[in-house]
Amino acid sequence: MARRIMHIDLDAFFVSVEQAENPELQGKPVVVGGRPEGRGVVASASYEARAFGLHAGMPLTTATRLCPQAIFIEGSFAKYRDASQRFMAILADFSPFLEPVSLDEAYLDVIGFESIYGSIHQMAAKIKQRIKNELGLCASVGIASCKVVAKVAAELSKPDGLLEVAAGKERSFLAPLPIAKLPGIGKKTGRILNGLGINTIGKLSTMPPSALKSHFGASGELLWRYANGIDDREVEPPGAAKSISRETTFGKDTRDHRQLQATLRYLSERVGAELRQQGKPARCVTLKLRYADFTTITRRHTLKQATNTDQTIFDTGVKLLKRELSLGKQPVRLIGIGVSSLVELGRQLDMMDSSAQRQEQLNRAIDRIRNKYGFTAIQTGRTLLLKDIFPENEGGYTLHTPSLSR
Ligand code: TTP
Ligand code: MG
Repeated sequence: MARRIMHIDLDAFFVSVEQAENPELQGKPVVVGGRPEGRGVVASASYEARAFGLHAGMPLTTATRLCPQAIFIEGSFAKYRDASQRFMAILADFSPFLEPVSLDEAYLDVIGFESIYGSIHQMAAKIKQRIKNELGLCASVGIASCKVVAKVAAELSKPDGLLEVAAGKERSFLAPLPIAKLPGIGKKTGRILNGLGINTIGKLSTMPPSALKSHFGASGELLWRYANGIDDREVEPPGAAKSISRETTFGKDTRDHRQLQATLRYLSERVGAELRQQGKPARCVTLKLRYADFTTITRRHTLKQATNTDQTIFDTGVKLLKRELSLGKQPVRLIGIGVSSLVELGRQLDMMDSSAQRQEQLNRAIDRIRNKYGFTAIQTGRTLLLKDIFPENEGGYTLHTPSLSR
């Protein structure tokens, strides 16, 4: 029997939370993403603001120029996290097979529960209604036999949409859409495909998979399968996170090594604390830099032995940073650090040498104090420099962009 999977995504999430709280904002061009004179980017734009060309990722200065009458809101990450938890709790009432993808997005495998509601369409309508009544938010829902088609359907139905693709109609549903609508096709892949004369998902689906493989490697074949509406990924309720990262944009682009390293140290400590909380060490460390002209690079290093200590994350990040800065590129606009390839602790522990174990104990002791007295209660020499750069708050420093780890 064909599977039935829902993809649910909230419309203009951050903005809609603000509008639900303050009805005066409804029906107006609203942007969440910091103050317009700041250097941040648009995180979320209301559909009224999108009519002026505003979109996520656009520098706020550009947004202000295109739509001077827009209302800019700095936003509060804690509020969105709270709304997200309530959103996921509603979904969990409908099926235990729930996979949150980001704060405002999830897959739900309904496997038979739809019969309670009459049909899957009615079930989706009920979900939308509860989200509206309880959170004051609009959700768009896509329904299909696999994840990728459900996601495209939800996206296409926005805002406040509900779109079901019948089993067997996956290919014909996708075929007329431009390739950019297919998950996994970013700007770069899109440009290459357009260069090859492939503009629609239908055209992509008729390419020989081997040709796509030679252009894009393993992901070429995956693209071909998605284009054909073939996707056997299951809806996976979460175990632990697969990766953890923190990043921030500077108030002013910088080449100052001390400032870059101090910020990297702070972000490494944040990542390390989260990693220890999850109870799993990680093997890969990734540095992310965005330069003044917005080009963004990531550099990854795989450790011989998994780690959960701030020092190792930081040391690895600094090595990658130094190598990158030695190339003498432009000033840095954004810096981030992340870890991935998390491993089960049981297998790892007895392999740790004693100095790594001491490091971990020390880190855990610091975590306990910080949980009680705040992040800045204990500072390493390096991060003290940040006092002059970022304002302090109870939880640590207020970075210029909320650290979204996803
Ligand atoms: P999205 O679901 O991509 O965007 P959205 O909910 O604002 O709008 P829609 O789904 O209707 O197209 O992202 C969810 C939230 O994640 C968004 O409200 C803000 C945050 N976000 C960022 O902070 N930065 C980003 O670049 C993006 C894309 C989203
Ligand atoms: Mg959304």
